[in-house]
Amino acid sequence: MFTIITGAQFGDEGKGKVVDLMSGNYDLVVRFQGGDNAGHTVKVGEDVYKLHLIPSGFLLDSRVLIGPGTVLNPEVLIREIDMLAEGGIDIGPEKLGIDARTSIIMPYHIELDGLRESRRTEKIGTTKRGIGFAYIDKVARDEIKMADIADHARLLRRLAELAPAKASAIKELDGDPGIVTDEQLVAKYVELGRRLAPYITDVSYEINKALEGGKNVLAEGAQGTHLDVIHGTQKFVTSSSTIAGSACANLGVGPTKVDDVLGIVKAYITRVGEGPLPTELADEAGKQIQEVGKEFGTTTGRSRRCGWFDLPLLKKAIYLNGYTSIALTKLDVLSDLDPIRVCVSYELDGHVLDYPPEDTAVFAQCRPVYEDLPGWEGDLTGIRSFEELPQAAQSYVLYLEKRMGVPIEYVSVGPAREQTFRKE
Ligand code: 2SA
Ligand code: GDP
Ligand code: MG
Repeated sequence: MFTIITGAQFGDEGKGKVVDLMSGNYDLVVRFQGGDNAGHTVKVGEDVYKLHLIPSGFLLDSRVLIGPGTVLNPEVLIREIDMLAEGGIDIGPEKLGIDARTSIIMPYHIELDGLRESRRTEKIGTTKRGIGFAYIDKVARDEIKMADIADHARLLRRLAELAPAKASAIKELDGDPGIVTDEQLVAKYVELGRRLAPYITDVSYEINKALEGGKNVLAEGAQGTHLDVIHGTQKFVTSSSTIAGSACANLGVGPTKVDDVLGIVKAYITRVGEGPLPTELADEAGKQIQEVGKEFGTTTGRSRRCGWFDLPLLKKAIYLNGYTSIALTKLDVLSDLDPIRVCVSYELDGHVLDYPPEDTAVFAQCRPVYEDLPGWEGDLTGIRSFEELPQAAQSYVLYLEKRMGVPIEYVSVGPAREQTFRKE
């Protein structure tokens, strides 16, 4: 079985939590795009793991893989491996594989990301992890790959070839080009490459072999649908394709192999970074959602902007991903808000739109049209089944399911594994 999980909104829908929960049924759990801009939180008992690169299936028996369509900061990965080792979790080469063709995020990518962002008059609000610049080099065929840093001589040859162009790009943005050839940094990458060399694998081959042998594979998306580099709200997007089809292309698995596509949907919406968010709340309700939902970036600590559920954006996410089912997360966060509002369409220049307009500048002009639903009182975090939910909370879930037209398979009322239950 091959299942793809993606975020249906702007990221941070709780993908890490759901992947952890589901990984018990999967032999392989695989990251297919993005890098350490992602932040996934997994809570088990009192232990909270905040990871950026290691796929969220690391806690159970699955083997976890980092696919060739990702961009990898080797220092961050080693830090995560070491951190987990301190807690008694061994992430050795039997547990984790990294594709040989994975692009490496070099210090100059991080430098360029920061410099470029600081000079933009209209900012994107990137995580400054060098993601965009690493992807530029991938498509320009100027990347340094995982296999390059695992071979000292090859890394030096590649760096010698690339250094002049990288140094001049940094100089152009008034940065310090010394970072490109800094001997200590190069030595650090040689050491990182040496440590990661045993992890190198061919991810496409591993996945296809596993599927051929009747095993189960779970592809774990990072960020969210509307941050997709092709279909998102450009220019306020990340630099990779975040939608389900991207898993096939980036992992080298044919689309005929896909069995299920699970969309992770927050019971409201958040966005971190710049870009339009029609239902964004600047009032007490927004503050309450942010505080109760602890809506702060897992990677950067930035406040996430919060708003009411946006059905037109969700409709688009369903089209872009072809979801077969949905997990609805963070329902507990909406307790004690009355009414609970749902954006059912947009108003634009006297017209009603039930689908987001393609152009971001036009989308930014859209005003939400709401339907109000009754709220409920009290803490939902101890609830373990759909039937135990207050009537109004059940009605909210059923209302969303009907409007989305895709079955809600899971409902989540807290960050821990046991706080997720099947709806039916
Ligand atoms: P980048 O760094 O080039 O990918 O930034 C481009 C845009 O993509 C957004 N982005 C994200 N949005 C939500 N969550 C992300 N991961 C972290 C988290 C974010 C954090 O889990 O909380 O800690 O700030 C993520 N990564 C990238 C980013 O905000 C830009 O809008
Ligand atoms: P991801 O990027 O989609 O993996 O999501 P993040 O881990 O960045 O952000 C989701 C946050 O919400 C994490 O801190 C989770 O522990 C937390 N979380 C997940 N599901 C729930 C839920 O149902 N209720 C509450 N209150 N928190 C949740
Ligand atoms: Mg996140």
